[in-house]
Formats: sequence, C-alpha cells, structure tokens
Amino acid sequence: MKRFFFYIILVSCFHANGQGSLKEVFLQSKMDGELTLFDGTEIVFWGYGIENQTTGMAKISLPGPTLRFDLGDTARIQLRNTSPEAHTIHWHGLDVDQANDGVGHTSSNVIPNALFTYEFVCSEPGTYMYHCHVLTPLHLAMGMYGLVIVGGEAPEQLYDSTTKYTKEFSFLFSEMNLSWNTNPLSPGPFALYEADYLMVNGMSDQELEFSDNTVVAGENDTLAFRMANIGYGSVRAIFPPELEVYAVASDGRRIIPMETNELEIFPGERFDLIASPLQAFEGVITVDYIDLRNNNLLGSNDIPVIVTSTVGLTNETLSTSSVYPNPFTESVHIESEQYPATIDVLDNTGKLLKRLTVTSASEVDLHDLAKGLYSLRIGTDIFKIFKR
Ligand SMILES: [Cu+2]
Repeated sequence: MKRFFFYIILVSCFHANGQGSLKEVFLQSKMDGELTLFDGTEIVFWGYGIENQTTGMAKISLPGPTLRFDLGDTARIQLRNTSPEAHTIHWHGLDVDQANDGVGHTSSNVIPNALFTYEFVCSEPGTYMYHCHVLTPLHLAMGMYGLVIVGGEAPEQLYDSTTKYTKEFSFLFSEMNLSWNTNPLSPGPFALYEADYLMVNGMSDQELEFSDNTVVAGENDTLAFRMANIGYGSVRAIFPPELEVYAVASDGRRIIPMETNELEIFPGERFDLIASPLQAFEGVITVDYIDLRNNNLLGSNDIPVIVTSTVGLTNETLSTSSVYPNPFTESVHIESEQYPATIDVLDNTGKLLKRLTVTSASEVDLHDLAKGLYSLRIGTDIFKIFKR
C-alpha cells in the first residue's frame, strides 16, 4: 500500500515538470495608487500588489512586484480584483495556454471583486513581463506591469553554467503620460500619447542616484543585467567603456553571445546580459528613450555604476587592513594593520566627515550617513565603501 502511494506521488511530481515545486503568489489589482514623482508632481496610478494573507490587504507599487520563479516551478497566481474596473494579467513572453494568458477578450476578464487563478509551468529560464490586457494602452500606461524572472538551471546562472554571475540587477524601462494619469477616465485619443516621464524601475532622474537601482559591485564580480522595455518608445542602453557586456539572451531565449556597448530594446523586448568590469570605476549606464513615431530622443536616465576595488579587501599581501561588508547598511567591520588606528570617513568629494580612533578590530556604526559612496582612510589605505 505504501509503495502504491509513493508511486502516485512520483507520477504527480513528474506531471508538474519533474523538478519544480508549486509556488503560489497572491496579488491584488487596484486603482488607488498615489505617487510623488521626482519633480514633486503627484499622480494616481493603477497596479498590482502582494496580498497580505493575514490582513487581506494589498498596497500596489509602480512597477508591480517582481515575480520570481525557479526553473520547472508551477506558478499559481491568484489575482483578486479589488478595484472598480476589470483587469487581467497577461504573461508577456511566457509559454502559457489560452485560458491562463490574461488577454481579456480571448480568455477571461477579472471583474471587480472576482478572484482568478492563473497557473503555468516555468519551463524556460529568462526575463519576462506581466501586464494588464484590458484596454491595454491605458491600463499599461497607468502602471499595471511588472517583471517575471525564471531562474536558470542552478542559482546564480541566467540559463546554464555558461551564464554564471555573482550579482544580478533588473531594469524595467517604462514611461508615463501625465495627462492620462491625471485624468484616466477620459484619456483622449490614444494616438496623442506623449511620454512625459521616463522611468527605470519606476524612478527617474535624480531618484536613481543612490537608489537600490545603483549597480554596486567589486571588480571581480560578474554581473547579470536583466533589461526589459514596457514603454511605447524604444530604449537604448549605453554601457560604460569599463564594462565588457555580452547579450546572451533575447526575449527569454538564448542567442549567440553578442558583445554590445549600445543595446536598443524595442517595446515588449527583453535582454539578458553578462557584464564584466575591466577595472574599478564609477560611471553610468545611460538609458535613452526614443519616440518611435519620429525617432526623436525624448530624454535619458543614468543608472549609476560603482565598481569598487577589491585590493586590500582580499589580498593580504598588499594590505592587512580590511573593511566589510561592502556595500553596507548600518555599520562596517574594520581591521587595521596596527593599533591604535585613526579612521577617517570622507564623502565623495574628499571632505572629512568623521574621525575616530580604534584600539582593536571594531564594528564602526555609520548608520547616520546618507545612502551613497564614501571613502574610509585607515593609515595609508583608502577604501571606497557604499552605503545602501
Ligand atoms: Cu487593468
């Protein structure tokens, strides 16, 4: 009897693709988002948020939460529509069947107060998107989108062992039309759409500086960039010369690795990239937004890139001082070659912010510093440190 049940379980596992597990996500669609843009403009947005299973509440974000699955997982997404209009989730680029595809007029609209369950097997690694497919131009521009990531064959692999990385960064490019967001119930002709705000993960301009979207890495790291464009214009990512960048996949499928320093990403496209720093440096990935109706440059965003030197952190023959973790959030652990040691904390312009003396290896509290890049001077050693 026992053996019989074991057999049944085995069969049902294989049915769900053999290796993966069931991963459930509880989302709500709502139309009550409020956001202050980088220039102080206040807007309303619509979107998706994770439903708290204790309180039943959800708070939506722009973009929506990134949904992450392992290869082979069965993804089960429960969408509860707590807004006054119908919505769906379309799984952009994922291999799902018609009933789960979230195109309102060919599968199912999720009407107000309804709960709809989407289910599919994550059969291919890669970077995908999700968005509402009801009155798509408007609902999408109002903020109803997010990223879906399906992990590779093993952790820290985009696809397989040829696409290993040590740090991963995701960038979802989008736009926002101010008049639609101010007056979404009478947006006017869709053809008159204008991209007034250009975004990276929902942020623009100076918001990107020292945000969680900053690329912070050591010079020995291998970086994975997942880039996706959900805007109506195309996006051109221009990489700093100190990064060697290869596109390894397009739209969730492997391509012959292509070295790139400027990558154009059209609406709906995704690219997976592997980047290796050639040296320690500070620079930016410039993102240009292009209006496809006339090829005009609409504007740009800069994603900061800070690659710190690992000399002194790992190579004990060069220095016996060390500072970790880097990046840090509250405090850093400091070890010096000799004690007592004077430690200077300098800002990015070289201005002395703090001086302290330690008599042994110490945990130094730096919680009062703002997010950003600093220098730590310990004797003759200088460390670039980054506060998240
Ligand atoms: Cu919608």
